Amino acid sequence: MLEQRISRRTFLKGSLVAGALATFGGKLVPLEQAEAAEATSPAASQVVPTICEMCGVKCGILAHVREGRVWRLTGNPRDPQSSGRLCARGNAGTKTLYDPDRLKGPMKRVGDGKFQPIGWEQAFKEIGAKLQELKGRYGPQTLVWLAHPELISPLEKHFMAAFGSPNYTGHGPTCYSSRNVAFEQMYGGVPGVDYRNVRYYIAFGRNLTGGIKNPDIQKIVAARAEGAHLVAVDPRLSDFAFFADEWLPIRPGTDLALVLALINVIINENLYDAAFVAERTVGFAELKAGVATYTPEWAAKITGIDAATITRLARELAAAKPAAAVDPGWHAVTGSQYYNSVQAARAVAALNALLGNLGARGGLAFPPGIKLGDPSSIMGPKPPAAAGPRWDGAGSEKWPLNKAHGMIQVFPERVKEDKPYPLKAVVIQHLNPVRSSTDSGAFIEALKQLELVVAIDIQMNDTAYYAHYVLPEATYLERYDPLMTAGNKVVLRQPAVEPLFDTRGAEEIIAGLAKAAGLSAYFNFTLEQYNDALLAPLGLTQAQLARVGVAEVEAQQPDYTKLKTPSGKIELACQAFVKAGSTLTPAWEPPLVEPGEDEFRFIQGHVPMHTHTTTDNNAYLHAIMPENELWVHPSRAGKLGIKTGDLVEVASRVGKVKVKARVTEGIHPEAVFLAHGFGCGVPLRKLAYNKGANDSALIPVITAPVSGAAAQCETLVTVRKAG
Ligand SMILES: Nc1nc2c(c(=O)[nH]1)N[C@H]1C(S)=C(S)[C@@H](COP(=O)(O)OP(=O)(O)OC[C@H]3O[C@@H](n4cnc5c(=O)[nH]c(N)nc54)[C@H](O)[C@@H]3O)O[C@H]1N2
Ligand SMILES: Nc1nc2c(c(=O)[nH]1)N[C@H]1C(S)=C(S)[C@@H](COP(=O)(O)OP(=O)(O)OC[C@H]3O[C@@H](n4cnc5c(=O)[nH]c(N)nc54)[C@H](O)[C@@H]3O)O[C@H]1N2
Ligand code: SF4
Ligand SMILES: [Mo]
Repeated sequence: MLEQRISRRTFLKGSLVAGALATFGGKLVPLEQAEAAEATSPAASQVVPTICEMCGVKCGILAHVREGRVWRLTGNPRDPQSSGRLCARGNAGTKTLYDPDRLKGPMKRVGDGKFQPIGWEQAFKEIGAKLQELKGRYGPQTLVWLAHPELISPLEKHFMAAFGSPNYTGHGPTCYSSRNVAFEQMYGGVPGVDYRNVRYYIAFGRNLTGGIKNPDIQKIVAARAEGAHLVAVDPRLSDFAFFADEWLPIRPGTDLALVLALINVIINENLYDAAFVAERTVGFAELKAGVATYTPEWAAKITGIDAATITRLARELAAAKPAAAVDPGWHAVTGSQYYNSVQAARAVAALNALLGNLGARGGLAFPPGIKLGDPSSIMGPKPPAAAGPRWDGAGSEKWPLNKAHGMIQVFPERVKEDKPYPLKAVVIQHLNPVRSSTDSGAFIEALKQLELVVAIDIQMNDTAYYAHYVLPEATYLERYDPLMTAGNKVVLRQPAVEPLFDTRGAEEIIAGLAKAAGLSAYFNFTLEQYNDALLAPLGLTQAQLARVGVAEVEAQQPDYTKLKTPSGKIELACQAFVKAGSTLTPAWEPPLVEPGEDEFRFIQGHVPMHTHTTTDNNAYLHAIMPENELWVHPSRAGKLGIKTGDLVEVASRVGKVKVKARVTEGIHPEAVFLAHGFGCGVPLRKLAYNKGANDSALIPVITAPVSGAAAQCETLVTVRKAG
């Protein structure tokens, strides 16, 4: 009943009310009744269906409100992502809403670490005047907008288009750019895994149960219960390595060799899906020739995984095809961590193609598409053509395959150089590049050099701390957002409670900035009008969707016979990479750095109980994990005289941090590991301040070829006991 299908007719007839959820007196009742009951009873509970924002996955949730307070968050059983269940961070959302240290109103910088309150209108007026002045002096391209792409991004991009700047830039190069570049070229898009039905699964550093995507975990857990075989390749005993059937502690940076050898075995032993390869791919002969020398014996020497194991994996993987998948990955090996990440992602893409798993049960799949409306008719005149090339060179001749992802890590260098044009102003929304990009020290120096830094956040983060103006957005439980789609459903974020403080929704903040910068004509619409325009072809409105939060709609299934590549097929040999200065088929490239005898490779990753640098001040999550520790192998720790709990100094060529050590066999001897998301440098965040160490302070600015990713694990460090 809850998963009832919604067509326009049934929706308007109100049949959804039967499935609309609210608890009153502990019983599920239609929303109308709960609203009516609340009007007569001050102690009434109300349940508001909305969307979690404790991480970017955006699971559908139910906010349980009593006497104007959200007292509990649960998964919305109608939602395709949460299916009624939340992760630790989703459950802890109330502590972000009620965090005593969160931003409570707009602030203006008056000195180092000193801010004073400023009214919204005054802040807009001052920022708008400065933006106009800088635009007049340097041109519109002097403004960069840095953001974590979110539901609000189309409106941020609209602001930048109206301003005339091409410089909207996301976090891709610190996360997924290499994977995306590889799959975009070879598959015409980035597929996911059918985790629920997979029978044999290999993850190259995809830490499924640590870098959590709630729906994926629920599915892989169910698949494993039914006998799926899971293999974790990771130099560290990660959360997923602990959960999987096999853990292969590979030498860091060498996964590419292992994937190439798997391809070699599957081709040489004729274990591939020949019909699929013939019909749905191009370039098989070139791939075959390209991997001829990548034997298991060759890969064993590079990776430290023995040849027999590599051969066995290849045979087992192929035997389970097409319900066999190698995870395209997310942030780690194939995403951004290594200089050879694009090659690794290309090899993973080719290996999957040999299994014939695209579109097959238990293989790789593209999500269905929902046709939303075009809101441009309410968004004002056509924006002017953007001035000049992008600030970071993305999409230029040197970076032809990185059109959309940008290169945020080169920001400090570009601000310093003033080439090809001066960068003088930045707006930073929902992003903390001082701790999430590389070389924190250099990023801070760049912020200090700018004439205008505006941060839009829910808390004073390490980047906002250097801003001239800090504009507080209402948290996800206090605001609407542009509509979202998930699978064949549309989902709405809506407020569970009124804003607790003097905060606003991002759409209001962006419109306020636009009006003050002389761009009123572009922002004469409300968010509700915008959402209604998106929903129009589906016969729905925001007000209707608000009652249920999630609605199932018509969706188009992907056509796997016509991929969005030049050939319409999977491009095993791909000319686009040759044009970008790389090889025709995936080929071995060593990682950029090799640790010397006294050095370690510095690797990082995410933990299940925190999201990046966002949740370190959340009281519940802080209680579970207050700080990070440096994982060191006993064979190395012994020589350095380091025991678990000792304070150690970790130094790279760009920074130094102090942190407690954890001596464990769960880490490759060549590497040390530090969980990302700690070492907050803002005293105003009392729980998080100075707890653990900031990994990004140690990472030099490196830009990987082809994708322009930030290659965070190409960092060498030394470790010694701190005095
Ligand atoms: N709880 C939680 N969940 C999250 C997030 C979060 O912050 N917290 N963030 C979300 C986001 S934005 C993302 S991108 C994903 C990230 O999810 P994942 O892509 O799974 O990435 P990481 O957490 O970065 O995990 C990196 C893993 O790579 C391993 N690794 C390092 N070097 C190598 C190597 O050379 N070879 C191999 N095989 N492995 C290596 C590390 O030990 C670590 O276990 O998680 C998402 N989900
Ligand atoms: N060294 C190292 N660096 C990494 C990683 C790593 O493992 N190691 N992981 C990388 C990965 S995978 C990613 S995706 C990036 C993520 O990097 P970022 O996108 O910068 O994410 P966070 O560090 O969590 O910072 C997000 C900011 O958004 C704010 N925020 C949260 N909710 C809201 C909201 O509703 N509105 C507004 N306006 N702000 C909000 C938070 O308070 C926080 O300050 O980091 C990358 N950087
Ligand atoms: S995965 Fe967890 S934190 Fe992320 S949206 Fe879902 S419940 Fe929220
Ligand atoms: Mo990410």
